[in-house]
Amino acid sequence: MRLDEQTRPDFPILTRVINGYPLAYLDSAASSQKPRTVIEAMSQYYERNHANVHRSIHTLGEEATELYEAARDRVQRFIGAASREEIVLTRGTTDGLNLLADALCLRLRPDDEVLITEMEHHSNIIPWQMAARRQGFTLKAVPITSAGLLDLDALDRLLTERTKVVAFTHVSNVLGTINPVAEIVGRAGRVGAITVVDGAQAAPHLALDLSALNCDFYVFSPHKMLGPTGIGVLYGRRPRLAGLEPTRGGGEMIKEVWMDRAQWNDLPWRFEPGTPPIAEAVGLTAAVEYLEKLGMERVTEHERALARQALDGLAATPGVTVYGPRSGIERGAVVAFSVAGLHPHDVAALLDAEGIAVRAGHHCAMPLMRRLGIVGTSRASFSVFNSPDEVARLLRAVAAVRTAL
Ligand code: 7TS
Repeated sequence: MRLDEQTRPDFPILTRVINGYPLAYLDSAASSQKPRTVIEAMSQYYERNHANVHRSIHTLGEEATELYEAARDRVQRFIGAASREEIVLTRGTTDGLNLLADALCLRLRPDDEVLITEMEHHSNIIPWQMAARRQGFTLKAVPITSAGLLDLDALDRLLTERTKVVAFTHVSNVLGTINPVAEIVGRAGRVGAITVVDGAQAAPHLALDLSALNCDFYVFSPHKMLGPTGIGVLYGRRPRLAGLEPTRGGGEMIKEVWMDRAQWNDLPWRFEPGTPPIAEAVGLTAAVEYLEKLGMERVTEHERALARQALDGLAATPGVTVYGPRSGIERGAVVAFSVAGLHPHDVAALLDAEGIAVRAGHHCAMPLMRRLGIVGTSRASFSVFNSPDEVARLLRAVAAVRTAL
């Protein structure tokens, strides 16, 4: 059975009818829909187990703590981290990147450099800009090639003894480019730079083995991988995480507090001040379980086939331009495109009129848009529940948009 035939009945929202058409949800890169197991795990938690974690010895307090900590174990196995101490639960990718930019840049000086890339989401640009303004270091960007790949020769030229951090996306949310993480980590390692990988568009779609990727830090958002909003994952290699100064204080991140000083808690809790997203952690466990049952290899294969169908179909449609790597190169589960003579928002509105949900705009990647010389694109993105029929609907609708001009 095809993956979408198996999964669709698990997603209650897919029965929605939009403007008289069955919903074709092609916007999972912004946020995916949720299977019933995730929704029910969270409401079960609130109905049966809720209390605050790590503090109360009463039964519910212990149950909630166990459920919260179980999410950490599940994520550790899912991404191939060496130990549970390496998994910090945050509020999302953006939150994790802000935490890292704050903590990693504390000791940077005006002579230092941080390297990002031209294909970053704003959440992997702005926190570094803010830190650069505070600390006075220089922020540089690795350019992309005309094929939509990172220019690795330019990376080598930009990497010097001054480079302290290299922060880059695993998969581009616009181009679909899959960057060679282990290769970039290897090159950054030669100058002793710390590596930060934005996995927001990779974790939902690719089997991850973080021990093999060898990066220092990796962040992602469960809401893009069938899980709830409001929770994030920050992986940090143990020695790196242990060397990081917490930049956010509060309850539960400490062991002992005096009026004038404090002793930090153990890893990973020293980076989790305050009441964490507990129900969301329960939902995260259910999402990971759901993906593991499907098998990430099967998930990748299914979404890749849909992206290929969309890419080939759109590229063959007169007046349509597609962005990102084309022939023979593995891509993520997004296809950005534009239709000559139409603003991306108009394309999205015309598609919505037929129940097809795509995102349009700059996709929080304005420097990339500027590099491509465009104001924005429309973008279809895929998940486990999308079908070849939905892609065919998208292709027919885009072709009709053209002829209606
Ligand atoms: N990094 C990448 C590569 C992303 O695609 C996104 C979200 C983020 C970071 C931020 O994730 P958040 O969960 O903290 O918001 N990307 C998109 C998108 O492409 N459309 O809407 C959100």
